[in-house]
Amino acid sequence: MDKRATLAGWLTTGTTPSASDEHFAPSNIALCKYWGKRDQQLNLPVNASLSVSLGHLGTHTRLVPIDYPADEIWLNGEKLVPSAPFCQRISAFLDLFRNPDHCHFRVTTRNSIPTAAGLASSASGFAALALAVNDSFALQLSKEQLSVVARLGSGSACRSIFSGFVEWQMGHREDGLDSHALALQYRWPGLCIGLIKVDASVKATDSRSGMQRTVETAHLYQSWPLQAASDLQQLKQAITAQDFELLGRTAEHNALSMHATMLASWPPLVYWQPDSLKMMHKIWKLRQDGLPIYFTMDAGPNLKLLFESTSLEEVMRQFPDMEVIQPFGDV
Ligand code: 2P0
Repeated sequence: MDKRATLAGWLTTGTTPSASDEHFAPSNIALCKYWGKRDQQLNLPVNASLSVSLGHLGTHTRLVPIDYPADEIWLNGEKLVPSAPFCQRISAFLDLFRNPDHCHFRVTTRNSIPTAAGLASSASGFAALALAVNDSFALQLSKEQLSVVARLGSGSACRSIFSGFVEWQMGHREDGLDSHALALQYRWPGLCIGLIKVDASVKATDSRSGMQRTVETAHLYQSWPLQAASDLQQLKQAITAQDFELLGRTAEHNALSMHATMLASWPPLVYWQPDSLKMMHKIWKLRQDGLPIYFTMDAGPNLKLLFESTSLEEVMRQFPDMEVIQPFGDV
């Protein structure tokens, strides 16, 4: 189904867009991963996922209508060339709401994600853009509807509409209108995430094509939806009971299971670097010695440590270069 057709009931024809306020959406880290699509056009997932949003770290975006023949896109204070893939994705997203022959925008977007973080910005980027579009076109969409809209830009962006713990319900409808995120009403003030950068260079295979290759070539992928469903339930139980050990081990197991499906793809998908594996061994050893610390990883070589603030001092001593985020520190 066509993206624009799925939104038809929510759009008002003939609205002249106005300048939006600056809108913010947080970055998010999945504890149960989104890996594989049942519809590539609409970014509809094979499995439900669960993430934690990163407080004030994310993307700020503003839209201003301009009288030019093309969009003008500024990222972190620099004007980008329109042929850049980043610009083309943003313009294609704006095309869902406008008549591209008559209406263009200056898009000003900046990321407050630390440069050393090794975090993707497409999730917070498309979520902030969805909020700005809603404002500019006076659509008055609910948060759940905004989550559907953000998903059309990038799957994981649907989770960045919300703060705190967030579940992306996979939905079953063909038009995807029931595939959106929801906030879980639990906080975990002592939860910490440590960002360990192993390698910041651009990865050879982006996650969009990586997940597609896995779905198409890895027989092992057949077991993924079952594992993800079970992990999601365990994580919800861990969050409800504030059971850190259950949270940590389920998240780590989920991430390693996702990487197992990547390894089983052809050509093989190996996002790890030698230092990624070194870090894993260090974490397993520290855990064996009694430090309650776990990790998760996405489609890249960097690790995200999970621990509680009671262990902060010791974890910092072990990983002095780590950047620490407390997702519930300011929400
Ligand atoms: C996640 N990832 O749940 C998983 C874990 C990567 C590994 O969501 O094609 O950039 O735009 O829907 O959202 C990255 O995938 O992919 C992602 P598209 P997206 O965080």
